Amino acid sequence: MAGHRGMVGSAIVRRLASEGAEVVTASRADADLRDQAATTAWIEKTRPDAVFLAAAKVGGILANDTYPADFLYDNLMIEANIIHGAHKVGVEKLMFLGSSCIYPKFAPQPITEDALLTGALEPTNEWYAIAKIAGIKLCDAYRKQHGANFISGMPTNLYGPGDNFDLNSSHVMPALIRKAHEAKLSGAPSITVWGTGTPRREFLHVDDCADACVHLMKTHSEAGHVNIGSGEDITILDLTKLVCDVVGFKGEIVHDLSKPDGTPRKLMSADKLRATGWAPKIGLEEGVASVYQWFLANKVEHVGGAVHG
Ligand code: GFB
Repeated sequence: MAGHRGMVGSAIVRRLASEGAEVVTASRADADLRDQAATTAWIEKTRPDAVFLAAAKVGGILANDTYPADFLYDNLMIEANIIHGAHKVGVEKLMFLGSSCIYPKFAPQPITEDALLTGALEPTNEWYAIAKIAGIKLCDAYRKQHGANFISGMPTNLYGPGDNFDLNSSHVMPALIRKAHEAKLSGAPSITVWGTGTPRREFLHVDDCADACVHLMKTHSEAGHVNIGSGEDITILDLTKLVCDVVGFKGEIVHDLSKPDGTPRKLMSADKLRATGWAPKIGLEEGVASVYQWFLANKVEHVGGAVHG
């Protein structure tokens, strides 16, 4: 497991607990995954049968837009080192995790897997997207040239326990939960959301994502990638209203139009994944309510956007 401290990696570790599998993880102290020698040494030492590649530098729209070099370099290095190292050591199976931002900004909706590389990317996150596209192609290249059983899953916008709640670097869901909660506590008349509120996003609870990853690791062995999503999307304004309802904040919603909207819509087709016999279990309202409970129980102040090693 690469990336076990991150939201996705820790969800996969939780999910694997019920499988009776021995899970080995790399902490930052074991290996900086951007360092090829250290990463190869870690894979040689632990010799895993299978690898979930969930380690990545991740962040919301502003972090992506502000730190393009970090998002491109760190993610290229992490995935190249792990995929090449897994091949060298003879790892039987590897699953690489990407993101729905790999698709063109104006891809037809819902976005099917074959829309990859058919148009220009969304500028706020093209650096991260290019790195994630390279990860898919690395898996396919090692399959084609060496017969490696390396697969790729592209999760939609994820949310869940262990998310990053730092308002500058987080994704929209944890930001809204925190803003609504703090506004409720302080009695503020309004909360501010970035952009127009009209972009549509698809959300999936990270425990559903982890379940889909384990399912694909067991059942799927093909080149190309598989979308991992809920198949439903919602406008940012409606999401804000839902979060305010869950949190119990009754004030106004104000828009900060100096912040970017990003891509107008990125609803992925769920057909390929559904055809393998998998479906999500956690509805959006139920998921948001459970994450709010987690937020309250953990009083999170952690600053994210770091490399999860
Ligand atoms: O979740 P988010 O940062 O990422 O933003 P993306 C989604 C939408 O929510 C954008 C709006 O239209 C934001 O402008 N939004 C409203 C906010 N209020 C807020 C707020 O307080 N914080 C944040 N962060 N957004 C990222 C990519 O894109 O999604 C990554 O940059 C990756 O590469 C990830 O793919 C899943 O969906 O726009």
